[in-house]
Amino acid sequence: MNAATCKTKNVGVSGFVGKLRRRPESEQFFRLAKTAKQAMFVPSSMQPDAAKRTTAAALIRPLLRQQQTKLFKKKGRSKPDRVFRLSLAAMLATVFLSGCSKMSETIRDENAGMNGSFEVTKSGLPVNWLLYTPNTVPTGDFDLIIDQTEYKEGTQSLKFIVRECSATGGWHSPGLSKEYHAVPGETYRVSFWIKNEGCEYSIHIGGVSAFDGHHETIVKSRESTSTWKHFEHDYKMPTGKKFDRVRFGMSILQPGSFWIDDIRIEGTSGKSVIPTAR
Ligand SMILES: [Ca+2]
Repeated sequence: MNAATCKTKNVGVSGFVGKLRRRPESEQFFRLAKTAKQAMFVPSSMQPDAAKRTTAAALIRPLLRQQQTKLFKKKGRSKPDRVFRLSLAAMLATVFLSGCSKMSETIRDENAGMNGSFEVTKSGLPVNWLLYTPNTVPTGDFDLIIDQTEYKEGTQSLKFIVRECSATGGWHSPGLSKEYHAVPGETYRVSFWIKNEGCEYSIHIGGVSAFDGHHETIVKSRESTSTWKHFEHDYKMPTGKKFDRVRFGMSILQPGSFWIDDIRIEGTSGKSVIPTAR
């Protein structure tokens, strides 16, 4: 997404601010919004990619805190009034929800199941995965391709050719992830095949809920392998933490060429994982 589109969306945020009624009790918010609105245009012009959302938040948080302290100190108040707090919450929510860049790309196909072998693709991407692609990763230089010459299962694999990338992992780096419905207490066996030329990479699995999460590192390595290497790991879903999903994730942390194929996650008592809607 280009900068022009970002700027158009940020004008929407400005419109949101402008539509609020200017009541006496809202004056604090208007003064705050005026400053925060200016901050919004800094990242929109300089950060046209996914970094925009994070950068905007990073800029706005201390700005809001500073303005809030000034305003309440001046008024002799010890905590925000209700109008101010609601306005602030609405504004922050708008900032995040109006982010013009996606953090991942996903193409869903209900008939493709987990698609751990990357055999089902649409528009050049394997379906049913959250993919951190050149369109979504804020920094780096890489290609994500379907390789029909190097594969372990079926007729193709997922390949990353990475010339430059962040070592942060997650949506900051080339990679993928997916969450699956899972049963607490059940042990899930995750397996996959890797081929690597120069990359450092990490692969995790862990239980998650809407508010919490946990992960185990299955492998973190920069070992190059001229042939496909098989990995297998058993993960027991914690009990008592209200985790209802298991999350699989892979990140590439250093440049090189990397292939992955035939990812499987299966309950050892026969309970299969089912992709969640996310
Ligand atoms: Ca395959």
